[in-house]
Amino acid sequence: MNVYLDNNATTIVDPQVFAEMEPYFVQKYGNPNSLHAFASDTHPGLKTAMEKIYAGIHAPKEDSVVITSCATESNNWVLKSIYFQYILTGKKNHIIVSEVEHPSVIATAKFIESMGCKVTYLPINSEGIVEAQTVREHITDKTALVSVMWANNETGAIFPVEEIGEICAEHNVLFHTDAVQAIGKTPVDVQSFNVDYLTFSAHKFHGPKGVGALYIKKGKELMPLLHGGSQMGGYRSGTLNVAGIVGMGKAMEAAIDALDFEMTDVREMRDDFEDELLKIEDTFVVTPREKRTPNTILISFRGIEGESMLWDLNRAGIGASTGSACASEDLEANSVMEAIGAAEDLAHTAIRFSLSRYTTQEELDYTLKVVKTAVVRLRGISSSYAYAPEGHESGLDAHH
Ligand code: C6P
Repeated sequence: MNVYLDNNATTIVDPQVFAEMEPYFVQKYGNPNSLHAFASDTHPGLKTAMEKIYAGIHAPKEDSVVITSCATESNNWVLKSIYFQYILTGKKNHIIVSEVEHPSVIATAKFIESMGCKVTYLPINSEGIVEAQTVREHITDKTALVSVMWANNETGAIFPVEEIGEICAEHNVLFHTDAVQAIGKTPVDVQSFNVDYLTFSAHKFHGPKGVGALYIKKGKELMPLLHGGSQMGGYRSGTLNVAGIVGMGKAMEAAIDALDFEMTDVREMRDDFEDELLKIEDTFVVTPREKRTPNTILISFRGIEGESMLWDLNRAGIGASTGSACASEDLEANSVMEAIGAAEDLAHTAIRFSLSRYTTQEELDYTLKVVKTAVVRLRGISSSYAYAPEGHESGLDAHH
């Protein structure tokens, strides 16, 4: 049996999405900016897709949604543009990010820090959450931007973006949120709270890879990301990825249709699976489940290296991860576990299971069996588990 439980890394393309995209490769392949019927054939599909994308996040027409190639690009764009517009010009000198942002935010923050911008990396609490109050404490009159993700990709922890947005508005500071792990898992309405920029990526909600987006509120314009032929309202020149945009539109519509299912049925399956995993001795989950996206579990099995567990799972046809996919080759401790202050041995034991609306009960039952067998095998050969004294300090305020 093959079981895919790495949906926070990427998702299967919904077959309806794939079907909608196909004609744009082989029939309606015109460049939308050309002046003939091959071009105009693409316009209705593009218009419908953009309407679905706007509707999915409740963006009003006067705001912009710019299609990019991925969330990494959208995140880079926001921080680098703020650097050019506010820091380099001397208007402001500081930005705030959380220390558990995706590397596309952290590495960009480090880059602009190396160019002279002050950067505050906000800590998370013992539940893996950035508290709104800590944002307030670090804002100065020189802060240009706060960038805090909506939901963490490793733990699924949902951050208090409404409160953070309010604090930013009070202090006249721009607010960006990386909503990559929020779309399709929790309602996203850019009009229901203060947010200036919001990032998302189609392949995280059963759309194609290579298509991301950035929402920009009217009046909070950024510098163009790519200068050239003025596509995407001059923000991002380059021939439009027509099939990709059509795919993102359909994927957004399907994700909104499936949102209730995700928040009830997927959540229930996740919770039952987690209950069973936590029956295994010496297991820890950091963020309480009601404060998490409905599909994610980051669980530690004391004494078992995450990579060893992944290997056993992989041999049984199961795909999971030790944290974010882009950090999984470096064999370092899980970054969120480290940020929480987990003991060094425990920070290496995290496994992330992320479900989707395609996950079945049968797949989870099978995975549970494989995990139980792997735990017995790996603890049997684990020196750290054999010698860990009773009541060994985990450094975690864990929920188990
Ligand atoms: N996280 C994970 O395994 P791209 O691939 O550029 O569209 O998305 C980047 C990205 C940005 N923000 C968040 C919160 C993300 O989770 C991701 C992708 C994957 O967790 C791959 S590292």
